[in-house]
Amino acid sequence: MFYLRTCILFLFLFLFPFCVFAEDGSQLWLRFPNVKNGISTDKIISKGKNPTLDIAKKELTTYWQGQAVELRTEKSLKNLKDGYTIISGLDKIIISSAKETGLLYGVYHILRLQQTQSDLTHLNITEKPSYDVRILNHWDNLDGSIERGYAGHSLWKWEDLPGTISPRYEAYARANASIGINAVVLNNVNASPNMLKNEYLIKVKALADIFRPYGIKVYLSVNFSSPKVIGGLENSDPLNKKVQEWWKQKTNEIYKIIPDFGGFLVKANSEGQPGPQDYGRTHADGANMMADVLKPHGGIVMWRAFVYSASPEDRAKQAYLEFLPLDGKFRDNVIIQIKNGPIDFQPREPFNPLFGALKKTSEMVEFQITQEYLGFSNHLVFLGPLFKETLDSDTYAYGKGSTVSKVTDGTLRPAKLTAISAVANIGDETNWTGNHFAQANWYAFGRLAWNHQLGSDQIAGEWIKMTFTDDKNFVNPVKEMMLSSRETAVDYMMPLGLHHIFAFDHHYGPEPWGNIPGGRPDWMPVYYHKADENGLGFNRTQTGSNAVAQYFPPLNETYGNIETCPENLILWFHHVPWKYTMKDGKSLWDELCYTYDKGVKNVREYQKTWDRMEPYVDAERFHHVQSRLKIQSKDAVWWKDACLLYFQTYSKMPIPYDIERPV
Ligand code: GCW
Repeated sequence: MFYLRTCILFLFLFLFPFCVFAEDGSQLWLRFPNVKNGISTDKIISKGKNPTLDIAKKELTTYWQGQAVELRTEKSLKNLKDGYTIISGLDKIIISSAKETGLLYGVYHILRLQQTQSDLTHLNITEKPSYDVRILNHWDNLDGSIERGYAGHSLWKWEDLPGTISPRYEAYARANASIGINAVVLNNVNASPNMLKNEYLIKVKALADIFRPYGIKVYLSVNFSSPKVIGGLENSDPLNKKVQEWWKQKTNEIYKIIPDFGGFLVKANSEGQPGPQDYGRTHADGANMMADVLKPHGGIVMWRAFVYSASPEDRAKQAYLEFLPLDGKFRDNVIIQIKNGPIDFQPREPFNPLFGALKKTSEMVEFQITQEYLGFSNHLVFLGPLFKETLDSDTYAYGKGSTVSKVTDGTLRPAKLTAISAVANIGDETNWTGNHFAQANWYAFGRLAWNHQLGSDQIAGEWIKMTFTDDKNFVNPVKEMMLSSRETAVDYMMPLGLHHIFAFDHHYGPEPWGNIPGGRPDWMPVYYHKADENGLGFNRTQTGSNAVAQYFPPLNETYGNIETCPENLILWFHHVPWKYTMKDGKSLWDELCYTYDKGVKNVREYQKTWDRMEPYVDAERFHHVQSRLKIQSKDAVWWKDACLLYFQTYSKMPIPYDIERPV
């Protein structure tokens, strides 16, 4: 007995401090290491009581160390939507918004300023979100697995809900609210019809109730065959009255349970999922059927444009070909959700030509935060620059300056509702995202959804200071590493516009040789790089698939001409001779070799940089990142060697002498 007590005492004395102080990444960017407590309640001036305001006040009394704060609801600010103003008064800071959610966002804003050691005097800030709906798409299945998830199992414990509520649900909502994310699709786009069963809707309600005070609405992915599969109907034909009635009743049931339910996300007739085309109907028929039943409740349909089939047509062209003829045929509460590029979340793609092409239909971008094609949670790849690249791409749809952001945010054409989405990288691992640095991609998406004008540099800087330290000896080198990391990944995986040469199905390592006889050609890497004795790359010019024609002038010309095509996309649009002279005078082959090599070298530099950061980081996070970089470094060599040795069988040219020999 005595022995047991001594052991317990020992454990308490020696391990307890570690439990309390161990850095495990669970707090994300919401850390306040030097704050013991915030301001007292009498320093918060606010009228009214409301659960959202209560959260705002709690954040202030726990973490805010500055002046008194007044939280003012002002109906006159309703054109700012979820936005707010922050003004320094004589002895207080005044945060005003038309909505309580806006006040909460304002509170997170000043906390961010405090965390990043920004100047808190003379504040005069007006913020208005770039998009109305800023939404995360979870690809979480009802059995707890996550499609393309690399951070453990699903956060949603369906078995335990609604009886048991994990504290992580609220922590998740808080993290999202702190960066302005206000919507979430809980389940995979490859949706189980069971999601719509009453037993699950009750569980969804439990989550919606937790998220609501944080300003977050819940949406669901729905399976188009639900009426047939769970409703027992003969078919799910959108023109069948019984099917329409089924959706109406189901939608009414949902709104009875969750009155502020957001709407549906639909993947239809894509990669084997059911859809309206199964009955000879169009995407518009399917989307409108759902839009009509959601409309009286204020709900929306996000209908995905990620469609392609095993046809002789270039996969990059298919979404455009299918959706363009339907322009103007969708209800005004339908938004077409379009992946940033025309293929599939590759390390680099040109923007999807559907952006700007649909003139009478609302469009929204779908990004992928989870790193399906970027080394899972092993590789350090900061996605801010990738997101920005798409948002800042000029579509020329309404003349020069018609960026993807402006065609989707309501600037260039009025939209009833604007939205932006991304596939989440969140799971139930303690640090939420698998790799500590992958938290930055969740953060970056939220910040850009709020304000697409922000630069990657600012976003990375904020995140580093909030997540690690504001010591410039840490911030500067780590920021540099983050900002170059996406280009580095492109370099060691798929430089110069190469794409989809991943190992089949899991998409982790290289498999440029992948070609299963009799398999679907568009699922084979050889389909995408088209290496032969003459050269490398996919001819998408007029002499090839003519995908360039889907871009507005002058882009069709720019991309279509090998001389003017940006070199970082040259192999996307052209089949380039091995000896073709690149802008720096090197042959294509040499350029390829040096670029792969550069990617490898950069990762090694990241390793050295990180090793120097040991004094500034807690041991847990230091070693975690260090070990992941080791994997990334090995993988980069694997990519370089696999791709160069394989492509060399076609180029038959020597690997330059000053490049590390493949082993
Ligand atoms: O990128 C591909 C993925 C699939 C995914 C699909 C989609 C959810 O490999 O896993 O399915 O895209 O976006 O629908």
